[in-house]
Amino acid sequence: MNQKLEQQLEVILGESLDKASNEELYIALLKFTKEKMRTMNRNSGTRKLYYISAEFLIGKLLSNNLINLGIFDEVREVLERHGHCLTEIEEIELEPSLGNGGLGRLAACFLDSIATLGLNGDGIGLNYHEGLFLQKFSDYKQQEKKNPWITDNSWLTKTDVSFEVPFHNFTLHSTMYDIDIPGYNQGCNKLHLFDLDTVDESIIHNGIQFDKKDIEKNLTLFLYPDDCDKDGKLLRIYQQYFMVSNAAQLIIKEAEEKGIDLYHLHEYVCIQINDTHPTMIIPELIRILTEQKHFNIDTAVDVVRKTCAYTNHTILAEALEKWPIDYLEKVVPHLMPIIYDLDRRVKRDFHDPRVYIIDDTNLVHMAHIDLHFGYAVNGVAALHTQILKESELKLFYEIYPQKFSNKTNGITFRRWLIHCNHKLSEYIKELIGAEYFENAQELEKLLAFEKDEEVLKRFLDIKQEAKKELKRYLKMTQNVDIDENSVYDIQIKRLHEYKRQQMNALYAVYKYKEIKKGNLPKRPLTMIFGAKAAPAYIIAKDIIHFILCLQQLIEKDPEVSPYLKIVMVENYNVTKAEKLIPACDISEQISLASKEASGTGNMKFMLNGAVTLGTEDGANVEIHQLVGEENIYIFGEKSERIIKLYETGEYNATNLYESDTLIQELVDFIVSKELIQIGDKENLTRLHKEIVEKDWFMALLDLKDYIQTKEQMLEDYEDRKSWSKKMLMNIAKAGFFSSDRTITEYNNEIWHL
Ligand code: 26V
Repeated sequence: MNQKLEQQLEVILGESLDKASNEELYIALLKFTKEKMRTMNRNSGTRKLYYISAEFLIGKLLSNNLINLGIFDEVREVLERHGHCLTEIEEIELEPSLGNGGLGRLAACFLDSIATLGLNGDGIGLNYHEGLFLQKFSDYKQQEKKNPWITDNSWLTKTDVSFEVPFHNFTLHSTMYDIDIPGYNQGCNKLHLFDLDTVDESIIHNGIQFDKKDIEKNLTLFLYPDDCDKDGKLLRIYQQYFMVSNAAQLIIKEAEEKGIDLYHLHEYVCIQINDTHPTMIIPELIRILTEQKHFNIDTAVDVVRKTCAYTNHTILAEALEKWPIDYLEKVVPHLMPIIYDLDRRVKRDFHDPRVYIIDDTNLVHMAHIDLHFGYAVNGVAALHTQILKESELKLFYEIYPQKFSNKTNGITFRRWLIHCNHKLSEYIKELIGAEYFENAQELEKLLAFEKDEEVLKRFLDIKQEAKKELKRYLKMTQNVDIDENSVYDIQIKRLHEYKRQQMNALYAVYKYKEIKKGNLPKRPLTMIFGAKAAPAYIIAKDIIHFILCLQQLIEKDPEVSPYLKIVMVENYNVTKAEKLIPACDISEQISLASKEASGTGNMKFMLNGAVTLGTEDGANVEIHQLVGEENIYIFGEKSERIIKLYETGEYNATNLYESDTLIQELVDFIVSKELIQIGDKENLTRLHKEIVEKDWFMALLDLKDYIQTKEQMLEDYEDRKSWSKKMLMNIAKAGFFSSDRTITEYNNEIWHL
């Protein structure tokens, strides 16, 4: 077999394996793997799922595909025999940044599980040429650059599928690209990414600026182009309609090719609408069925309603899309008669303006279309679904209780354990066998080793190796030195005030001041952050500035730097997550209770033996229940109290700040002489003012409890044996968070494939 693999690679290379460069080997492996996937059995079945999403944060694909195809070890061995290293070859691959955060990474994990479970389901999205953006730091600030990832040799395969997408006064011709999604040990599905041949990267200047009006050239340049102004909002509508019009046409084309009677579409097709970005698929399908397939509108509405299901991923008001009618009229006037019709139906049946599609300020509430004209709606963690039912979507829950369900998020263990932490996954296999690869609940068998000193010691050793590996990686990529004997405390996620990176940074100030006072910690602490801020989100960027200034201050202070280090990882992405997560000791999940719908990083950390420091929010609640009090550090106010505080408006940051000297001292450090000398007074002052006068996400409310809990955690860390037991408990209980479990639930309760 090895012989054969060697020969096959050499045929593709046209030279001997020994002589090939890493670039040549990467391209050869790409071609080899693509060919293998092309000839694989596709998952099939009478019913098919289409998972439509604005984001698919798939990460690099080489290793993952090799793992799923069952040839990872073999390929690695062959390469090693010829003096090559797969990890180094993988560095050549560019990571597509087709996502922003959890929503996009979830979609990628789901594709892996859907394929692995043998389910017939494809993803549909857009082929953004520059992805989100590439983050650079300069002058302690985030700079946005373009992030090209499409090269002559990529995982994309151009197809001859193309559709005409009608807009107000022009029509665009799409091109469909496919990426194969192999399941683990079986089956294969596809991710379809739509694009325009006319898109032109050369219109981008000054970082990520471009003419927002030149739709033919800009449509698929960036994910989430800045929508602060009208042209930006219009561009987002153009993108969304382009995505769903292509999706609708593809779905109908495939149905007709299979000879499906469109009056029975819902028996053969289900469409999962990932957040509200793809919502226009509902009116678009109704439009096509009535205008082109001679349906009467009642029947079209009925069929579409039985076909579409919606997932809600946030309760943050600013993220729940509402488009002005006149914007929609301008971009997709042909869709408006349908949207007006849907709105009329709602107003005919219900008399509460809060459930209308079009409100009295002429905003179209996209989620309301999904809620009325889809057959299912789900939240992404138990607490989140409960909040949807009891407050955010209460009125809808009263109308349609049967539509609501919870589907707690999950992650694929193929990428987030087997691939990113091979040593740990192999050791677990030694202990409990390989069944857990297919059935994650088997991890509970680790509980039998709870008191086994040798096992506990090995867990610590494996963590230590991962910490050394991260040290090496950070040195290579960012030229920073970290101490592998320090505690690694990691917060990696989008930058948002509700996630409270600012609270973590205030902890760093606390620690800095303690060290200055001579209260030296038993062991050094390395605080690692990774986060991109939306380019127009001013305060988020100020928080990054604050963290980068602190990083510099501490670095340059010989009294403090031996004990405390801050590292902000540049351009945090999936590839970096794969290096950071295995090495983590403390997993920071500190969002304001009620605000983080689920979180999925929390699950990845737990699976890799980190201990969570978190609030009772999102899936942390379920992690807490699973691992028990002993094995997690929970702090902060609970969601009921927070929801009340918002209702009554009684939270007052200024009072907290003025009445507590410690809080005041820490917050005032943001505008201290030391920091302003390093950074920018305007940014730091604005952040200080925001926290003192507003603090919308209540960082000051939980700050002291947070500090205390983290201190306790650091103390407990010193009992290495008992810490290792906590690690073991977290790994053993992580099985519930396999996306195979989540997808099985979607399938049993929503998709019925
Ligand atoms: C997006 C944006 C984009 C522009 C700036 C403001 C803003 C605020 C929030 C969002 C969130 C969009 C939805 C989303 O990504 N939700 C995440 O979905 C994950 C998968 O279900 C979940 O684990 C995260 O808790 C949730 O935040």
